[in-house]
Amino acid sequence: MSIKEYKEKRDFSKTQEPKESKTMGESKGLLYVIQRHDASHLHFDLRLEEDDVLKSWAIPKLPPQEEGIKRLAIQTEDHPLGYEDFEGTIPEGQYGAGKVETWDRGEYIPLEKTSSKRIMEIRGKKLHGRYCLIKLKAKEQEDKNWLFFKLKEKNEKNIQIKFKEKDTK
Ligand SMILES: [Mn+2]
Repeated sequence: MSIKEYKEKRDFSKTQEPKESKTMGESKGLLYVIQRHDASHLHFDLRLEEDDVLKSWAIPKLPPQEEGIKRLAIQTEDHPLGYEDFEGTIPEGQYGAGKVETWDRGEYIPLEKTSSKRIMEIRGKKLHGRYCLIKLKAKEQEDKNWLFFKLKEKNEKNIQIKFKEKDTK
């Protein structure tokens, strides 16, 4: 994946957002950040470092800090490394216009990964513990809808993931 789509959507002469991935120095885990983005609709952008980009999902509601809460997470274009440091206001008329601020940040340890499911340990300030991201329609490659939720502390193996229609509302 490249960040071509990210670049195409933005006019860097008008927005202060980073243009390229910065070169990462020594790092411990992989980067995890959630940015609160007060755009036309307030949402939270979950970003996970992977293969020199930040994989990104927009969560329309407050990210789950406890188990038992499932949130819709809509996959968005990859963002460049360095975007985790961006805080500020994207100007009116620009893509994603509105205020961006860090809501939570830390690192994550990938535990399981397929094209439609990721399990990871998140080590942030607001979110910590095992989390799951799972695609709602695993077989539909173009579908962007995932669910994001905290896993129970026990029951580590054979995780049965069931969700209902209401979870996506
Ligand atoms: Mn956003």
